[in-house]
Amino acid sequence: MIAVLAGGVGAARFLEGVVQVVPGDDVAAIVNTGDDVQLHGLMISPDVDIVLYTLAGIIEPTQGWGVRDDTTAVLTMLQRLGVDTWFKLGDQDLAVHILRTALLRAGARPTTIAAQLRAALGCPVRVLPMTDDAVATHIITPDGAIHFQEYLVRRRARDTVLGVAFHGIEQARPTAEVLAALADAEALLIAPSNPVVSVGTILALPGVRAAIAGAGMPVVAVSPIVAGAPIKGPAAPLMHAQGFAVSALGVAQCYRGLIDVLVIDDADRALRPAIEALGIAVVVTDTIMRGPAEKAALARVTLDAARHHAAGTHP
Ligand code: FO1
Repeated sequence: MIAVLAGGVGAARFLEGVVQVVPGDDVAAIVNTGDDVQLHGLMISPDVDIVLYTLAGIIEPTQGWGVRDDTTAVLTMLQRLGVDTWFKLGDQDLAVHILRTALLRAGARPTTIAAQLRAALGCPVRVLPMTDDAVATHIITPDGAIHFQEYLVRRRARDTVLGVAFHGIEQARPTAEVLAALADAEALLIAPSNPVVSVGTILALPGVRAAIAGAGMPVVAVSPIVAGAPIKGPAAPLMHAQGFAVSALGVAQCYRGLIDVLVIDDADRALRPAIEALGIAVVVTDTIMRGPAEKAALARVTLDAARHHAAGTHP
């Protein structure tokens, strides 16, 4: 079994490659829920949904979130009714949030709801929310702390970032399913997701780092930063605020002590010695996932790195 720590769009695309190389049932995606947000009385879990929709083949491909060819009749009416509709929710996407909210109100766990959605939508990998407890990522700005979605979507990541806070993280616990996946995994892959607010949230859950260390499997991360810039999203100001360089070396610094191997892009080849000096092995490859072939190739290289590391045959 392969476990993958996952955020949203980058992770979903990486997982599309993984399922070309490993049977989907052998893959457990452990997904960040710190981005979850409540709007219009509905519980929205963007990263879980992005992974589900992408692997089920119904994602809107350009933006990387929402359902392909979705309509916006509900949002248009909400707007007419005077509701602030800064977060774009399509009609089919809303159906998922309505079901999730109803099931939560009836007492279901986010983990079982994700499993139900996975089965209904036809997602090949197991999708495990990192926790069933409420965790909310807040971005600390000069105007105060704001929810991550407010920072990213409503305010378009324009605020100065002073820091990051994961509300509720001390009381939250990884689920039994997450701990079992980590214990059983022959390799742990860290998808090319934001190391601060996607993977960082999962790692901040009490017990996760200890579970990874205790399992002793090879841990291989793929850098989401290529040539000094993230492929997508607001990683740069968030990494900078946490004192990390915005580079593949900064990603290595984020994951120091946790990962065995970092997969970096050809463009960052020159950073290899500095990363190796942190005690992290380096694999250099093309990490830009343009299409299915590149996604599969990146997954293969990452899994091979894990196998080589476990066998002590790292090239
Ligand atoms: N991102 C945006 O930039 N604008 C949106 O209006 C927006 C709506 C949205 C609706 C459902 C969903 O699952 C995701 C959505 N996202 C939107 C993406 C999302 O907020 C972020 O990309 C992730 O939270 C980052 O991992």
